[in-house]
Amino acid sequence: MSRTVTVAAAQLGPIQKSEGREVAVGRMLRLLERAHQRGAEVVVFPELALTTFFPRWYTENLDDADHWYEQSLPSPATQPLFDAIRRYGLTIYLGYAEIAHEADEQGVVRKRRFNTSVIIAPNGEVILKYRKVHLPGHAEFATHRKVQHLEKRYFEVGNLGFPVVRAPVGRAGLDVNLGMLICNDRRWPEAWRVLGLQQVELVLLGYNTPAVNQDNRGFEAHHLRVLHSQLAIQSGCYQNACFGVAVAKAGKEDGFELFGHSIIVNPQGEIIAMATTWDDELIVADCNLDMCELGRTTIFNFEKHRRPEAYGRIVEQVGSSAPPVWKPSKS
Ligand code: CDV
Repeated sequence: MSRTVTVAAAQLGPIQKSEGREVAVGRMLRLLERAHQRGAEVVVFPELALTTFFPRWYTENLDDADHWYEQSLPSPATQPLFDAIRRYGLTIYLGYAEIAHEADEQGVVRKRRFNTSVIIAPNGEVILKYRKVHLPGHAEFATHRKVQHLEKRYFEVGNLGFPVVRAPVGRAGLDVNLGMLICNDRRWPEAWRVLGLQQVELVLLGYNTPAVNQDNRGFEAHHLRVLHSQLAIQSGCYQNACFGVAVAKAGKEDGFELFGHSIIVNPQGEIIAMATTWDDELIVADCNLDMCELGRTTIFNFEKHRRPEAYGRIVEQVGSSAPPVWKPSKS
């Protein structure tokens, strides 16, 4: 019997700054109902799914920004999501801004902020938690930018690594090796490989990606924004022999565009479903997890072919360094 799991990417259209959690949750409930009707067992929502993409707004004192974060899950505002997944027997990926009161690296318990995602079982238990490692943007107000991207101000670097767990999903309870990434992580092959080394079968990831490069350091054609996103996800899936479900928050939030193009990708790196709007949209695909075997046992058989002794720079070095200069010995 094939190990097939039906997954849904629940893309969200824009959430405006003025809109509260009840607006987002109401729309997510409708997507969950449709996912259930279409036979999905796993539903993936975007990064920071419960609010607007608030890191575009500068706040001097972070304590004034607590309303963007979740202090607990479920909360009165998010309880309806938990009720729905229990009713429908769904496993979900939820991206949100997290406040945790926990010890830092020095052992000091303090208020900490992370860009977080969780996989939640139908009974409401958190199966796995991940905190975004690759935070893009900047920590201070950037005068050269039309739009701020203050993730480095609002969040600490995730401290949970890239965990993978085998867990039963949906009502049928098929065991699946599950892992997560958040937005910018998808562009880093190192992150995918750490998941691949744990035999991940299904990578769940949410994103909020501006349709325009806001760094103003040179022109980047709009279509390349989507190309680069898909290139990264397709190669991540292919090189690690896994499925990927990549889900956007899309459309114009307070005048600023985020692109959609949510996709589901198979271990051959092929897109098997893609969203075509920049609004709330559900795409569904059957993922036969046995497909992960081919890559894992042949071209990407890590045990046989990896050469970690040649990869030292990957972990020893952060920035790139210039190569030695070759000069001809005779002129
Ligand atoms: N939310 C993100 O991580 N966005 C980045 C943008 C800033 C490039 C991304 O990689 O999509």
